[in-house]
Amino acid sequence: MSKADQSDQINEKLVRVKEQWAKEGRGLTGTSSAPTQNRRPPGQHVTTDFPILDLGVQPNLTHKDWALTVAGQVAGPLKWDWTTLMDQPQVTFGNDIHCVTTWSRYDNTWVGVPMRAFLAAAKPLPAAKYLMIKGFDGYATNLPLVDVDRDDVFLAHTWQGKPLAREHGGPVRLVVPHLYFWKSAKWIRHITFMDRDQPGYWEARGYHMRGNPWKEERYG
Ligand SMILES: Nc1nc2c(c(=O)[nH]1)N[C@H]1C(S)=C(S)[C@@H](COP(=O)(O)O)O[C@H]1N2
Ligand SMILES: [Mo]
Repeated sequence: MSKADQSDQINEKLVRVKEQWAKEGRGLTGTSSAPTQNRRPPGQHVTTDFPILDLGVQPNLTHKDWALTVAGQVAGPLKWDWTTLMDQPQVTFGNDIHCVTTWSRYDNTWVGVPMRAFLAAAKPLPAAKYLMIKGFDGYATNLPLVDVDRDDVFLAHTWQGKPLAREHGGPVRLVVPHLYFWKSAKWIRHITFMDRDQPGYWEARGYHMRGNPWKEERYG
């Protein structure tokens, strides 16, 4: 066998391997068109498990126990129970989670209801500029309305094809993927629409009022 013949064989092998990778979608995340070199915010490291962080209280809620209510600068009272939630458009979301404690978890697949559907039902008044989100555990976190009125923010009830586990905020949690994960309230219960910003649980304890991971808005 000549040298030229050998190199032909090697090349063919490489091509076959790459063909197989393409078939398998190796290296594809299937979630985002964001440039991969900018995927990891500064100071974050990637983990493959899903850490549990809360105040040590994990409400045990059935679908029947769960409902989301509103108050403050909105058109009127509103109550979404599980049935109402299920009647909404169900959307699959793919995103990365960035926790202020420096872990990031890539490629989460969720099913939920876009927050824009909820906002359309709640009808915030022009004075509404900030939200206080409260959980069934007594937790609270504040968010600018503009950070919730986005098509990538949603009420999640399913994670990786399974009902969202109690320890991760099931049956329903908020997911705000573009901010640190402490803004994504688990066991979401109530939203107060406010005309001015107020600190939530961690924000009153030194965490940032907005929490943009790309700007490392961790504290202050
Ligand atoms: N209701 C409620 N939501 C919460 C919390 C909490 O204590 N209570 N902790 C926040 C924090 S600090 C983080 S990092 C994430 C953790 O979510 P996980 O436990 O699903 O990873 O939930 C956020 N949402
Ligand atoms: Mo956190």
